[in-house]
Order: sequence, then structure tokens, then C-alpha cells
Amino acid sequence: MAAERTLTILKPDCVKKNLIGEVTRRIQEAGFKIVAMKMVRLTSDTAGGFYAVHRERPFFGELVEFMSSGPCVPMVLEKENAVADFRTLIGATNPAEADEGTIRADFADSVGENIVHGSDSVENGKIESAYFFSESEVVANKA
Ligand code: FUP
Repeated sequence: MAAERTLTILKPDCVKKNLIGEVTRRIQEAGFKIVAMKMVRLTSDTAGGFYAVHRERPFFGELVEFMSSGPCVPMVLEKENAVADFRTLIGATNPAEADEGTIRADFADSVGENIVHGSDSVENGKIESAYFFSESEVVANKA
């Protein structure tokens, strides 16, 4: 079966808490291959564009403010069943509801500041990956 891809973002709280290494370790230990990564500082516009689907939600302003509050680390990850397996690894959006041992249960402070993003479908993973990476920045990682 062809490997699937998903897009994650290690969010500004992850970077501020010096958890880039620990979260990346867990991602790799779970069998995901990193096929693209970079550190970026989103602006209000680029953060708002990424979360445009939530534009009308009451938390949109805070979400944009948080996502542009410091650098973050988007990555494209590859694995069989990557989208669903990654969401299992990170746990529920609200860390209070996330299963024990998941990344959000262990490190997130709140539903708004929840350490990592994970695409919710293969199609959205493609759209979200293209938001951060050009085709030439996504490499075949066969190592
Ligand atoms: P997820 O797919 O787990 O990232 O969750 P959503 O797409 O539902 O939400 C995207 C982001 O919006 C969350 F990561 C944080 C923010 N959010 C809130 O701040 N409050 C909410 O009630 C729901 C989402």
C-alpha cells in the first residue's frame, strides 16, 4: 500500500516550551518519516489563512493571535494510514479529553494552545502541506 501523508505543525507553545526535540522523537518513534520540515513565523494573515475554515468561530481571533505569537515548525509526515494514526498519536483537540500518553495529554495546556496540529483528512493534508511547502521542498525520505 502506498504511504499516506499528513501535515503537522509544532505550534508556538511547543517551540516555547523547548519541546521540538521530544515531540519530534515521539513522531519518529511512532513510525512517521519526516519528508519536509522548516521553522516559520506566521503573520496574522498567514495564520488566518491556514485556519480560514474557522473564520466565523468565536475562538478565531485568539487562535490567530496564538499561532502568530512565535515561530512554529510545520512538517510533512509519511506513513501508512498517516492521517488517522497521527491523530491517535496526538490525542483529542482538548487535552483534557485526550487519551493518556498522547502528545496533547502530556504537554498541552488548553484547547487553544494544544502543542500540535494534525490534518483531518488526506485531502486536507495535501492542501495544508502546499500551504507551507513547495513540491521541491518535500523529499523522498527512504532512509
Ligand atoms: P484539530 O483538528 O484537532 O486541530 O481541531 P480543530 O480543527 O477543531 O481546531 C483547530 C484549532 O482551533 C485547535 F487546534 C485550537 C482551536 N480551537 C479552539 O481554540 N477552541 C475550540 O473550541 C476548538 C478549536
